[in-house]
Amino acid sequence: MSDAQQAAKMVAAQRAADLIEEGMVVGLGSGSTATLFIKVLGEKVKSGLKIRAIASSAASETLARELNIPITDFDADPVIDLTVDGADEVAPGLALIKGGGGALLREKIVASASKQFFIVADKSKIVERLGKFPLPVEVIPMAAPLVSRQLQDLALIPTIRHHADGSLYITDEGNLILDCASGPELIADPELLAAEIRAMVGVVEHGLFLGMADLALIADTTGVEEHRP
Ligand code: ABF
Repeated sequence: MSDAQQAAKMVAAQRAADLIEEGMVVGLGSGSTATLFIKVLGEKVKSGLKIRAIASSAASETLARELNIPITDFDADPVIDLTVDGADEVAPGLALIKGGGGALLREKIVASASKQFFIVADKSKIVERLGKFPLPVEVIPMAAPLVSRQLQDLALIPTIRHHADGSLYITDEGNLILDCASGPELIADPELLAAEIRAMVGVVEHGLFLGMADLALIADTTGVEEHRP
């Protein structure tokens, strides 16, 4: 990641942190931009801001605890006031691909429980149409070969995700990720594709986040643009 990209992510993270108000239940996203947001939020908590947070990944929860951000759960707080998360692609209407970091399932649970769902990203994430970034699909391990074939029937090209050291990538919930190369022409109708993937038995979740985001804070080093659906 270039220094400019890192700086842009920080600009977006800071803008989002400024929107957090006293007493809010805050959803913590995952990934590098959300991590910057959690760090800025940690500073605000240190300075006296009182909030409770629910994290969308084990990594984000660990970081939040290290920063003394109080962690709550859906038993105590079934509604999140505002979630701030990153994205892999942001298309018009705030159609998103997420899950490059592997936390798409919890990210979608947290987003769906949120009154407001804001995206923080640098400008490189903006696309005219979704599909350059491989679409992550989380599957029950036993079903992976079956789901893989069905995804291929849709002309997607699924690959089981592995870590850089060659070991299998296992999600926080013990599932596998199929990264589906597609191309924008295959995601011409994201709603239809989402419905087709969701209908496959063994699919736990997919990385198309449609009609969910309320605002995207898209930054470069000169400032932040606000994108709405
Ligand atoms: C998470 O972080 C994921 O859904 C997405 O894969 C990633 C965003 O990328 P970045 O690390 O650039 O913020 O939100």
